[in-house]
Amino acid sequence: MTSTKKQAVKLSYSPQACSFVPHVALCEAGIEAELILAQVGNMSKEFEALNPKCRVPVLAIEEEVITEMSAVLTAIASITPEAHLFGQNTMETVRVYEWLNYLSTTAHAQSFASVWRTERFTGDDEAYPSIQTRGVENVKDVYALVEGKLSEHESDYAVGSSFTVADPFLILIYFWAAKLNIMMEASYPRYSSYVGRLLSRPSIVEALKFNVGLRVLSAPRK
Ligand SMILES: N[C@@H](CCC(=O)N[C@@H](CS)C(=O)NCC(=O)O)C(=O)O
Repeated sequence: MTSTKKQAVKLSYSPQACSFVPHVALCEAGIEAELILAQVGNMSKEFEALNPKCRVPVLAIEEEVITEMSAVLTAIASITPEAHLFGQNTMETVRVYEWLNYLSTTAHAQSFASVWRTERFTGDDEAYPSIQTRGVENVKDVYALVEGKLSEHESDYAVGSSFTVADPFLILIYFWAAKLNIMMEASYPRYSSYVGRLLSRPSIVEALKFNVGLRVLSAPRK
């Protein structure tokens, strides 16, 4: 991409949604973006026209409208390559995409969505409880996998030894545990301490101002 920091950048977001991740990335990259509220559950006709998939995040760079998490994050990172948001070398970039794809698909679109958007998985209301129960189990499997991967990796970050866009995505799904009343510290201590250390990072603090309601049930130890 040939974008520069001077181009008009707009992020459509919804509080507590996955748009938190590109918001953090924009802050990390030092890109001034206009934030446009596209409330999940009450999206405007204008937003539906912008993204007929009716999902946030949507990033607009001048006339380019970009959807889908990995694409949005790639676009942000390409504006400010010096921020190394996809890692410091090719293998780290590969690992960042490995996290993003897992978190977007297995974690978000399959596990969380089956609990929160059960109507997308069945037309049978009576099947909801069993799908949601399995969904919560799947979410816990995701947390267990994250716990294991982070435990194998002696770093304050998920990939390499610097902050990448994998980090805010992992923090986001940690916050989502509170919505499901999953107590994280006892079961996932490594994941909890990782999140605890990153919570005071300025980009996270800034993005949280637009995401009231994202929280942890108890402050994780650092
Ligand atoms: N495949 C999309 C999915 C994004 C997505 O599901 N976003 C949620 C918010 S976390 C959304 O906009 N949901 C609107 C709805 O379910 O009506 C991506 O990875 O960007």
